[in-house]
Amino acid sequence: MPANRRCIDIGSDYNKVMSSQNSPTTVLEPKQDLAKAPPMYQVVLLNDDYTPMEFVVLVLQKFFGKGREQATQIMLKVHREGKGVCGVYPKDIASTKVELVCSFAMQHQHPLQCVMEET
Ligand code: TYC
Repeated sequence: MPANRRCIDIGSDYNKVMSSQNSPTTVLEPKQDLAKAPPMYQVVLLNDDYTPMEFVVLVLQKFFGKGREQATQIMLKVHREGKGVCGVYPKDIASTKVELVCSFAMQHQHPLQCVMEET
């Protein structure tokens, strides 16, 4: 908004009254929208035939803060269904987790795949 057109929101009733009277004096502009929540991303592990189950459980504990029980449940879901969600994060955090998991898997010579998907 230009600096010489200050906008004071004094309520929708006043807006309606003034527009119906066709007043030339005051321009009432709509309030700016409230900021939207940032888009969120699921970090997803994919199944493969070679990565040891124990390694996947370790990944879920180390990078996603899961306890051993929950990590085992998620690993088994991935093993049976082909993929599973490790966590949901803003874009930059999800991207960092994907990179950390992929590089950890490569260091250990496992083909484990980790990807992100917008929710
Ligand atoms: N399918 C693997 C096996 O039988 C285990 C596994 C689970 C691999 C989850 C990857 O994201 C994965 N050893």
